[in-house]
Amino acid sequence: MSTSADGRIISWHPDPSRPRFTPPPGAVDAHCHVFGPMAEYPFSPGAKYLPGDAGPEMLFALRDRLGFDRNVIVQASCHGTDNAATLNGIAKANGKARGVAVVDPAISDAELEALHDGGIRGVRFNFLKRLVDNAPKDKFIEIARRIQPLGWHVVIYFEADILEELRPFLDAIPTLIVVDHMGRPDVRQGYDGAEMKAFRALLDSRDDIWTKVTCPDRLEEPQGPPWNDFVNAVRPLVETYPNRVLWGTDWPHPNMQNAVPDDGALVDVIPRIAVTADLQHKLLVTNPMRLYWPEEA
Ligand code: 0GY
Repeated sequence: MSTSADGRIISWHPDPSRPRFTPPPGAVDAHCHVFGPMAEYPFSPGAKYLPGDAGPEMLFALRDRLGFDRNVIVQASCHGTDNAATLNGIAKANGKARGVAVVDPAISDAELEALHDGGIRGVRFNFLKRLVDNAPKDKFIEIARRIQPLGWHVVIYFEADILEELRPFLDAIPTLIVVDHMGRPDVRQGYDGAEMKAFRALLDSRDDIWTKVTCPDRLEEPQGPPWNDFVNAVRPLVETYPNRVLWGTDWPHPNMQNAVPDDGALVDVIPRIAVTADLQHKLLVTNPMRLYWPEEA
């Protein structure tokens, strides 16, 4: 990690390598963010970290460098419930990006529809105490009910230690659910470790719970590649739930405090967790297209 002249966190690699793996045509980076630019899209007063500017042009340059075709821009906590920076990223992508918003429970139906028109297809509920002050479950359920008619899904970010406590809440969500980074299990325990087992039990409880098989860099922080523990724990998950997994870079890697990952190296994890062309196509094309561009899927 480094900082900009004004002290903001620079959490992305300055010169990512070109991956050896070539994603299939139409591949979607289904978990990434934009930050600002701050002069046009200020950060939330409640932001828990202050990142450098990482706007849409930088994201699209990375997309092209890595060999991807589309992005799903997920509203990052530093922008609070003002989705303008995310909507700007989608608007600038010429149809090649869609997004996931974070909304205030008081949002009107007209505002939800405007988000839909701007390319939003899901809402994110964040339970990480280091990122948000409040995670009101009753209000989240209410939001989930209200977005259901729009055909959206819910994206949830939590850590493994609260999974059991969250189960009744998750059970009450009426829409499809996507879990960020598999609920952050301890991958060193392996596929049959307690935390992966608990997460697999969640996946087995409903066939409309999906997950992002993302962030070896976070789940094995602070080690760098080759992220063998991640690969060993996640490859069987992709093989068991091939129609319910998504992949993304997590660029610009919000608030990474230790080693900043090389996005090319992250892409090279894909063929190690999805070892056949069929699994890779599901992970990178079929599955994200079903959720974010269903009209084309
Ligand atoms: C991620 C992970 C993190 C941050 C955020 O919205 C955010 O600020 O999602 C994190 O700090 O673990 O998926 O981007």
